[in-house]
Amino acid sequence: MVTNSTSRSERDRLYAEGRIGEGSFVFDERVAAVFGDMISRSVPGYATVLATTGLLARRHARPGSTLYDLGCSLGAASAVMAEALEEAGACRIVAVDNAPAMIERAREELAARDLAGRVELRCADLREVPVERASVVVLNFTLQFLPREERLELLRRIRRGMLPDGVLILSEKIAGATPEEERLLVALHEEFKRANGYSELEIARKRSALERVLVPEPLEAHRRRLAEAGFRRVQPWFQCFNFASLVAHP
Ligand code: GEK
Repeated sequence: MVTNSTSRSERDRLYAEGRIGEGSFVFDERVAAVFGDMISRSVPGYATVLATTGLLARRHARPGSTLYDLGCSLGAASAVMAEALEEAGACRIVAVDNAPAMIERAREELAARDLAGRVELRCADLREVPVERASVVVLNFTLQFLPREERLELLRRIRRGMLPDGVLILSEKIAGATPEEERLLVALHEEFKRANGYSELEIARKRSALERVLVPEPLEAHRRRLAEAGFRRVQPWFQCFNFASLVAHP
């Protein structure tokens, strides 16, 4: 149903082999090695979110500004942004992840795409990275891993570091607004994973591994929080099942 977004990734068999236990998902070498395959078979619309990140980067990047990819994993969004920008070198692209295994693999992915010199990779906690003169900030499927009580402060800090015509791209796994909605979204997502070759056992094991590690919230909670953080215009532009993406302007 979907193709692998990164040709260098191995096939994700972590849950088939029972290598990750309950509530214990971590971004280590085993996950990094299969991540390209895992994300494209697990996140509906991932390719669309990436391609649109490139379009938005082209629209909002300004010479002398910085584009941030926070929670960059293998650097897919940074690579797309670097390729989308017409004047190479006019802006900085800073990609941050606190998992050393991800940063190591991101370095290889960027080199394979001839983009090593275009993206500054930083192995750091994104909560400690200053955001300055930002024209584009990408938080693709990352906010969901931060403790809920820290999300507002991070968004406030990002907003303060953005240029007036900049854009924040926030993509997240979301929860349904009601129990019925949640049931339908989860059922459709599980169908999607089955169609992409995941077994019942793999689906169940992954659900359990992500328990309390990935905490999704309803779309409305994101909209409210972005407004509270000072973003003046917030617009959801994509949703497929329980995955959504919003753009927010300071
Ligand atoms: C993509 N954006 O391909 N500081 C830095 N990195 C963090 C932190 C933190 N506090 N917490 C989690 N991460 C990517 C996909 S994956 C989404 C993002 C997923 C990192 C973590 O190490 C991982 O690489 C990434 O955020 C989340 O579009 O696995 O569902």
